[in-house]
Amino acid sequence: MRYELYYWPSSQGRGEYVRLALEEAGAEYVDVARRRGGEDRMIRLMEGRAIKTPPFAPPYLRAGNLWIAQTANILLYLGGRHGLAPRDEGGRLWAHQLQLAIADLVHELHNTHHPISVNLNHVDQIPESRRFAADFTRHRIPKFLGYFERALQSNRAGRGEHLIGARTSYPDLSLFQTVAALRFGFPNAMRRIERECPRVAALHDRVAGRPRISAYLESERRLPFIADAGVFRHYGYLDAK
Ligand SMILES: N[C@@H](CCC(=O)N[C@@H](CS)C(=O)NCC(=O)O)C(=O)O
Repeated sequence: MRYELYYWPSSQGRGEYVRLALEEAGAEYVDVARRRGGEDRMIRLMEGRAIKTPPFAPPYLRAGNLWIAQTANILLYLGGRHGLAPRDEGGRLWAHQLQLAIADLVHELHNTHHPISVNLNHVDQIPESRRFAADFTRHRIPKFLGYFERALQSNRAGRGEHLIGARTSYPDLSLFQTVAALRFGFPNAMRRIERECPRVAALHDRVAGRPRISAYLESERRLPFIADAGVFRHYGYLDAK
């Protein structure tokens, strides 16, 4: 089956979590909105009545007759189909739980540049962004990454190298992407924070070196991080000194 991924065409954003899973799985997919007329199609489908289970926002995925939205939900589906999650119920739920924690972190990360409203431009909420980001870098990144560090540490089967079991699962890929985004957005803060979570930092580098992922990262399919667009931004004044 050829999947259809629908996500905004010019930034990695939350679509990247889905792309990484598709790439690691070696799955065939089309990044619809990056094709001519694709973004309009994505919006029309989202706002129209053709999909019985309509998405609220991208990313969303078409898998045959299924239309699936919400990043963690898409990954729940792909993880099960492509061996990127445990088969047993407890393991599947653990993977989903980790992914939802990443979704929470991404939401807060997004709020560093849009703390008042997604509807306003960043420039209209800079003082609030400064305040939000100072707390985010000081308390929230360490708390989230500390959680993932403990998860890595206590997974004996993974020898500290995998979040779940003894092999790569989609939360590993998602943690890689999140660390990459945090390094881009908050390089000063992350230099300090990563000293306290060496397993998380090492997981990032190991995932980046996986054959399919490294080929993807080198390809044109991987969009660059953009300083002032999308979810994963960088404003020097929001990074800890
Ligand atoms: N919880 C959703 C969030 C989806 C989301 O916020 N998508 C963004 C792009 S990354 C968007 O286009 N939002 C439009 C909106 O919220 O109006 C998920 O994880 O997929």
